Amino acid sequence: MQAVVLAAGEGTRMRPLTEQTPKPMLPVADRPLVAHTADTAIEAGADELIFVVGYEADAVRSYFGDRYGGVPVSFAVQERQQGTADAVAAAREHLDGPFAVLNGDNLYDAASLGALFDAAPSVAAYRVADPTSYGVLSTDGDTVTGIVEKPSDPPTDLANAGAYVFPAAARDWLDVPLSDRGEREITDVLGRVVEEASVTAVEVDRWLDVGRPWELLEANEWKLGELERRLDGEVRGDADLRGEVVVEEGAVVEPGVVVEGPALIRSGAHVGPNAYVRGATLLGEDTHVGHGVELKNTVLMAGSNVPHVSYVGDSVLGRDVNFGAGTQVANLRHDGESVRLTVKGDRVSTGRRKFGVVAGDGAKTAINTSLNAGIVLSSGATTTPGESVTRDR
Ligand code: TTP
Repeated sequence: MQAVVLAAGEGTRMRPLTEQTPKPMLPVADRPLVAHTADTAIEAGADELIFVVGYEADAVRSYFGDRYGGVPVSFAVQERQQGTADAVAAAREHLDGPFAVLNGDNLYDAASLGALFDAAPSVAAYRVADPTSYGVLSTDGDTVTGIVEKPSDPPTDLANAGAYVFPAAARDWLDVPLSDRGEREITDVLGRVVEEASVTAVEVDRWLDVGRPWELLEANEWKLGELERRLDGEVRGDADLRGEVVVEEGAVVEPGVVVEGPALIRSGAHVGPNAYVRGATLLGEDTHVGHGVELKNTVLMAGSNVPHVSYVGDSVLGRDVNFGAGTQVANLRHDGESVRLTVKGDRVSTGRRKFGVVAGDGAKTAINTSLNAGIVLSSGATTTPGESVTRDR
């Protein structure tokens, strides 16, 4: 079956991390986010991938090329991001039978996606405690009878989990009218498919929609949690690597370092001496974590440095970030409330008791900077020596 993977979005809720990298290409363990989606689709039975690209399209194109995971790959360009149905319409000329549609920023377990593909036409459903903030499926047995957005009185507890298998005829049903928010929505296509065919709701065991920075951390927690211990790099002296730790070839771990998995230390990374890295942590390519640094549950993207006596917990640091000596990150509020973060100008709850900071590409802290929980440093932001940062910058 052909799988259309939507990867044209701007990822505005993920800023500043998406200022130069499209959201689907942000790192999750050892590969970009969308590669996990693609891998799962192939494992579930997709025999062709069609990526819809737009924002920073070249990054997606060059990663996947014309073959990936043993299946042919093609690309369709969506010039303006006018919605998910509009994105699928951009791929129309590539479609020649029943087809799956997957969001390039959603993760599923492979068995569930396989069940979805087998039940075609079908839609993925995820059981949630409070459906009021989701698109919610109404059903008759396993058959979908409709979908309603963010209902105050939800018909079921089955959230639309953003993965569909449509019949070939749906190729002609993609030109839906603009919604109230001015987009052409795939859920309106689903509405038409439900009218014309018997669509099965397939409950998925695991689903993560990666839209905001803490969800990128959660995606890494998920995929790093699947690592199997492998030490291909150079582990020197008494470095103590506990549990599921991967040190890639070309990475160096110096004496006195303790790593508690799951942790992935990518090629070119240099850790220690005398650092403490706790999982789930990703040290991207060419990162440096130096003496006296404690790092916990953190994503450090390629080229970033935390070289001297610092603590960084539950945080996401973009590419080429540098934290000066003595930089300390708070990741817990004393009032016990969930940490809040700015997303598109609004302070919103991460739903996490522990969350540290987000640093855009190239951000630099000066020595002895203290960063409050929930701070966002924009790309290239700097701090002054000894500064206590309590507002985004
Ligand atoms: P969203 O997460 O709704 O959009 P986005 O990725 O641009 O993020 P944000 O809202 O933070 O700006 O989109 C769901 C999926 O569909 C995602 O994989 C991107 C993709 N998409 C397109 O390919 N084209 C589009 O026009 C839209 C709106 C989304």
